[in-house]
Amino acid sequence: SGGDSVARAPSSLASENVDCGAGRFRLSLSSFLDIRKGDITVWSVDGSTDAIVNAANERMLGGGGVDGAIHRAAGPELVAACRAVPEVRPGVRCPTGEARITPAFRLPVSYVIHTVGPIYDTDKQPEVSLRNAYRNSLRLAKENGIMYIAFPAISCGVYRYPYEAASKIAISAVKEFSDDFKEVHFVLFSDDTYNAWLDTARELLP
Ligand code: AR6
Repeated sequence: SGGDSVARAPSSLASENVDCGAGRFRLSLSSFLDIRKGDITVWSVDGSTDAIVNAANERMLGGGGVDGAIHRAAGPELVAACRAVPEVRPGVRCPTGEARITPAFRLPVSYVIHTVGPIYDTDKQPEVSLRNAYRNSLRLAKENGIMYIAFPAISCGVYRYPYEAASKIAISAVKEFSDDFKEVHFVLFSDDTYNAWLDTARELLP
């Protein structure tokens, strides 16, 4: 997002503030974790370097779920930018647990960070892979000067990761980066993921 550099309160978010503040938790003296329901494709923070994270697959050329929604909203430039990401082996641009960054084109944020979570039933170490997906996304965001970042529930759709276990990995990974961002948001599409994330945040961020 371009414009001035004054960080605004979450009321400046384009997404609906369904939760009215109940989903806000302190990470450090100067940073917050925010859990809300909504559509991540309309999330942004005015006047700051911001990014949304995409739950992609290893090919990185789009798909269903949040990946499909992000590509539709970003426009065809996004798949072209993804195609330009070098393959590490045939058909694989982003191995499971890694992350890649592209511009966001018609989305209201500065960047899209694409990560690939584990397919829960076939990954040999799904906990390790999911933690790596969150950590590598946060590391890449930090390297690119991103101050505000929003995640969906990676692997909790088509890849069938259990919500409660996923929420513990997601929030504990974010805690490791407590000093590195102004705000980390989870923008969750379903009641089930939203409730799991809220319960876990109350447990891990009292
Ligand atoms: N905003 C926020 N969250 C969303 C949105 C949205 N607009 N749409 C769906 N979700 P999934 P995965 C939630 O299946 O399990 C794709 O085909 C959804 O309710 O999108 O990591 C990729 O190309 C769920 O809680 O991602 C891969 O092939 C969460 O996003 C594969 O699916 C993740 O569900 C990745 O599977």
